[in-house]
Amino acid sequence: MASKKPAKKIKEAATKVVDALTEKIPGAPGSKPPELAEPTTPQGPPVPKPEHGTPETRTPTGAVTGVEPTANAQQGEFLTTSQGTRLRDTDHSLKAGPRGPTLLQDHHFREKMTHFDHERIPERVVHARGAGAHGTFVGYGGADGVTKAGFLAKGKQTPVFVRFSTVLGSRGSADTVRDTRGFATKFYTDEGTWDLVGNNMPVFFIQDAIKFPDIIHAGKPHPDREIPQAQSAHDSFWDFVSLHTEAQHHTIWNMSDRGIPRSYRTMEGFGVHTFRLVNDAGATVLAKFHWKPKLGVHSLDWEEAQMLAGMDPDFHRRDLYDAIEAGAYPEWELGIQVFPDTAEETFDGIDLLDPTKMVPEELAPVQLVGKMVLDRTPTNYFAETEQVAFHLGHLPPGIDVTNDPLLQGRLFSYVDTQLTRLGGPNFSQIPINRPHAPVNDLLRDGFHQQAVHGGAAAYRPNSLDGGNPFPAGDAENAFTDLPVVVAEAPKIRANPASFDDHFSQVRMFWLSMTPVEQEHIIRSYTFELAKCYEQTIKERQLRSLANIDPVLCAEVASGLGLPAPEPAVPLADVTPSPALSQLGKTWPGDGRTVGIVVDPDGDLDGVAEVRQAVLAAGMTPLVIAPHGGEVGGLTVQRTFAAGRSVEFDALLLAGAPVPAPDARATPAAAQGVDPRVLLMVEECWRHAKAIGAWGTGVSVLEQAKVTDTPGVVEGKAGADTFTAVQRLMAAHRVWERFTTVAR
Ligand code: HDE
Repeated sequence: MASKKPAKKIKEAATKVVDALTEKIPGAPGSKPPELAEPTTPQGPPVPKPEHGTPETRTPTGAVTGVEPTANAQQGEFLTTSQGTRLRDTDHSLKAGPRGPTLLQDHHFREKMTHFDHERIPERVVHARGAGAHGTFVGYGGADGVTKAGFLAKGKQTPVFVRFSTVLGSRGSADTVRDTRGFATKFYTDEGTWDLVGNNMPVFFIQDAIKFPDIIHAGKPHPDREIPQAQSAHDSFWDFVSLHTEAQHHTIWNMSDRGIPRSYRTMEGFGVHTFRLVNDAGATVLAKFHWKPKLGVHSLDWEEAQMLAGMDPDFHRRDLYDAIEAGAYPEWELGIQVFPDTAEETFDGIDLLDPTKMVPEELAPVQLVGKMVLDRTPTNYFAETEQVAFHLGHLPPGIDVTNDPLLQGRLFSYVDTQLTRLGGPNFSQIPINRPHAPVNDLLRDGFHQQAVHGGAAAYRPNSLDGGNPFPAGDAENAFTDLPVVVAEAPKIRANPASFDDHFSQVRMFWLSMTPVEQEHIIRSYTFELAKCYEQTIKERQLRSLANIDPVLCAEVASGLGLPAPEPAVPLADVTPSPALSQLGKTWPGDGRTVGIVVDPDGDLDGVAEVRQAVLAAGMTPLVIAPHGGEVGGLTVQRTFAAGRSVEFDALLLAGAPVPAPDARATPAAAQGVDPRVLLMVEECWRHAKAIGAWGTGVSVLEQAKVTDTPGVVEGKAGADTFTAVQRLMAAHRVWERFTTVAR
């Protein structure tokens, strides 16, 4: 009888496909695999990886050079000093005989060591931990009527560099901590650089920049033990936010799932402040900026985030780079909310100058004005991601600031901080910061000056240089400070009365959440406050929660074992904003990761097929097997010992592997399946991830006792199992699996 499945042929074909596709698994450090033996013949500098981008090779004053990006990197085949002199040896210092001592005259040793000793620059006071990427912004033309900024014109392409970050942690801290995320974009426009330095939350802790050192000192580790790192679950943070109640709105965002994004690619971005836009005719509007991710807004589960902090502290950074390398380019649309520029600077009763308030999208829709695609990773972290310097005062004609007191203070702080961090006033000449518009300033000299300025007259007015450079007028597209009328008022240290409402929008946020999201918020407040030592601080924060919502307050109080206080202010009568919830829609799964557990005695042909299907869906398959190397011609990416469920978004079981030799004896192992596979199923189930199995894999579901539960698929073969799992992944999680008490 002719076999329906010519197994050998299929296997051979599948192996070929797999071999070709294996190369697509992102993350290899170099552009080609290294040789086993130490290379002995010069081969020239390494070839860049295809996904690498570099800052454009402009001069320090913005002129095009036409020089290839590789000219920025090392040259030639032989080791040299920093002056280009070839070196014979860099492995031994110059000594008086083989047993020393080392000689002071060893200029190569001193150059190498001195440079090394000074490799670090001060990390950012806030947003120290970041990851960057290059890309392109394309305007849709939809903003033409409200701003003259040329980069928003239809079809206009502008290079961008984006840096995502956490706020509180040091440079080496974990990516997945509960925190706000920075979302800073440098647009290299033809009319001068625009920096949109935003966050993944639309409001901020404080209304006045003068409080910034206070909130940051409160959130940073305690000054004596310098713990805890990169988190708000400690006394000084809660001490501050419970006393300074204008921080409560931003705090509930941090306590929500927005505080633990699944990926930088699944975050919204917000400019936070209200800006003023001006069009060609000189008419102005007020506006808020938004970034809308193509993949939707998704978050981690809190336990997943905590596990990742240990298992892969670079999770977000890796995700960004792997997605770009795999061709799943992260995308956002830029949107604006537009408001009439009235003397009161309010919209629907919301004070547009108060950065602790947002304007719900239901009241002012977000109009999409362009798209950003990130398609290249930095070639060198330090040169690009570390040295990039953003500043709110980097504004092109068409975009201006408002009197938001937080924004006003930021206009001072960003340049000030670069002076220390980047060692002087010439940081805009560092390659990643170089404008793509011609620079013709009268700034001269200073540390690390790179430009060779000609001319005799670095001043105005002058006649020696023929009066150059001349001020530009409207006809030459000059940036014009808008002549906004400033009300006659006493010089005082005070806020407008409208800034005093600290709770109504916090309540609006709470009421906009689905029960599952409310449950997560309750759990995170309870977790964070339980980590505080001081009872009074917990009690004080409960008073704020009482002003937000009685259920929220009662649930957190019960978790803390404390009585729930009564509200001190009447509960605000607010309309929820459904746009704030993450649930209820479906999204593409580009760049998601699917774990495939392989049993050496299971359906290996099916695995080959499924791998191909996962890749075809724009996702990354991770083959997980008892041992490394290959299983039946399939390259293994993770062993049971090295893999863990938190690394992937969904799990496929292609068999029921027996305990591998390195498995610990556990009751689960006695059931005949490797206990680490059962643990993966258990964790994926708990974190509400889709799980699929076929063939003998189905018995693993039975042993894990998850058969016939939501989001668990039993397929006939690999391909149909993956199709069903992929459908579940579109909603991000199997939300029904989470229990909810808040109703
Ligand atoms: Fe920042 N902030 N900030 N900030 N901020 C910095 O600038 C500051 C604020 C934000 O990837 C610093 O170059 C003050 C709001 C991002 O390089 C510093 C105030 C928002 C980044 C600074 C704020 C942000 C920073 C540290 C209160 C969202 C990272 C290093 C008025 C809209 C940028 C640096 C990057 C970085 C000051 C408030 C976002 C110290 C004084 C509100 C994304 O200058």
